Amino acid sequence: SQPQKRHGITKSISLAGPSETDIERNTELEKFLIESGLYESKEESEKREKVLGHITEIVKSWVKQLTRQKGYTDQMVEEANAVIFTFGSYRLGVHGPGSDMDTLCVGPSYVNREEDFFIILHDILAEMEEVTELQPVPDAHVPVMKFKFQGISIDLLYASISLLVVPDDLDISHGSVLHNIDEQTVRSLNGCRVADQILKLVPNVENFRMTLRCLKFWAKRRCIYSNVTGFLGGVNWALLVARVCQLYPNAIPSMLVSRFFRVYTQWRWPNPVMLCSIEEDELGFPVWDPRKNHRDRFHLMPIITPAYPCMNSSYNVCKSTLRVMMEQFQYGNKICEAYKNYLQVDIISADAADLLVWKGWVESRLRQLTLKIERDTNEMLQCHPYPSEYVDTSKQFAHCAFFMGLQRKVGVSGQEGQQFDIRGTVDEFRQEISMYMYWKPGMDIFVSHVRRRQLPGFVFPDGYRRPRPSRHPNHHNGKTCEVAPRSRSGSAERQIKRKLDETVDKILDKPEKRASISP
Ligand code: 3AT
Ligand code: MN
Ligand code: MN
Repeated sequence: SQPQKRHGITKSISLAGPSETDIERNTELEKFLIESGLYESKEESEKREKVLGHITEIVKSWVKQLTRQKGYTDQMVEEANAVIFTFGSYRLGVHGPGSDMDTLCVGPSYVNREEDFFIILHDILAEMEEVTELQPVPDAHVPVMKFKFQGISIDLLYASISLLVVPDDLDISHGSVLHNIDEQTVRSLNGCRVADQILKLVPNVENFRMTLRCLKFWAKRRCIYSNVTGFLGGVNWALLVARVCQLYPNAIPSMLVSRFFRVYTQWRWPNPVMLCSIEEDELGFPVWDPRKNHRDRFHLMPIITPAYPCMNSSYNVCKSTLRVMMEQFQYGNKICEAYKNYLQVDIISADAADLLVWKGWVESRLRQLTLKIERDTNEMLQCHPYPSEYVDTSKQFAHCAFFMGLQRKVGVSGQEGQQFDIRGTVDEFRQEISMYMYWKPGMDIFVSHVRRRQLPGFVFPDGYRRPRPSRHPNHHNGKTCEVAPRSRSGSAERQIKRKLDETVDKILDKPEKRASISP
């Protein structure tokens, strides 16, 4: 038997690497993320590094000054030191242009948080002209000093560890830093320890990063990115994505995004998501364990942090937010499984009462259309009819539509660029349809090819594109979808087509406008 390298607490689901299509999609995905403004410029990232340098200088001289004031020896003053670590999205390498920088200052045992950090360092910062919006939050679950340094948002935490001298190369992933410190300090150190672990536990850091960027962007747009409101925040999304990376160790981001939705639509919560097994109490700090702690049993969506002491990072999730997120995962999954190309069959009738029979007739012949298409393309083009339909009888004429996913037969090499002309097939189908015994003027069908992005919103109710508030009833002026009659023409025909276009415009929601719903 072949030994399989394990990533995380179980075997991986698949070791498959990318196909050529996956690689192409990955390039497109990356382009999309760049165009969406998710990456900062070189200048901006250099600025962040400079700011980090400044803050490091500030805390080092603060500790030195305190060492002197507290009466330590000259040698102690000489060796006095503090170090800055980063965590959060900046540390993970997934921060955007506007992200904050989460930083932790680790200082010696004799420099405390209550006075030295929140009063003395606070006053030093308050004096500096680079520092604005200084806001100490000493009573928080994780005490933090918030400010902007040269316009960049900083969250600065402080941890005093049980060493007299903090070495520059201090390794905080080692459990020994947790000796003789209080729980608040443990929590302050933990952001960094968690980030360290995540980066160690994923099989490929670059693939993890791009996938996480993509899913954070998606979650923000779907309005489910927020810890305080009971959804998920940066660290939670990072852990979910990291677990998917472990389950598909050779997959690239274009694959990982769809695997993400596949995994989490099937996940049976409250089974916990974990990147590694939970370490037993070595130092006696409370660890997430529903078998021991009664209150941990009520967690609905446990996403466990990978550094000792392991905690559930998503205790804020409640029944309703879990439901909303599950719905969003479902829609995400549906979209990822969606075809790129569709055939849209619009069925209209001038009289609403006639639509039902007319639709019934067309529907009964649709199977013929799929058969004809597969026959005429030597089964190289495959059809997937969707049984659901859309009906709209609220207009001057009645309208409904069916959709069929189209895909090239998979596993046939050398055919990638092949085009299919199915106009003849569609015409034949229309001929057949027009044989309807009870045909009346005003009954018609239109068959058109649409791309996935042109699909009307009703194909993915509530989830794919959100209906916008109806403040501006005329906001659908732009053309979004071509519903072209194939063979017949005539002025009555054109008129009805125009009306149909108007209807289609009304039910469509332009994808570019989706940007307007992002918070
Ligand atoms: P942004 O890009 O800033 O939105 P982020 O991952 O940096 O994403 P935050 O700045 O909100 O997120 O949080 C910074 C870190 O604080 C991430 C994590 O180490 C810690 N943290 C925040 N919320 C939690 C939580 N619920 N459980 C454990 N750690 C948390
Ligand atoms: Mn952050
Ligand atoms: Mn932050």
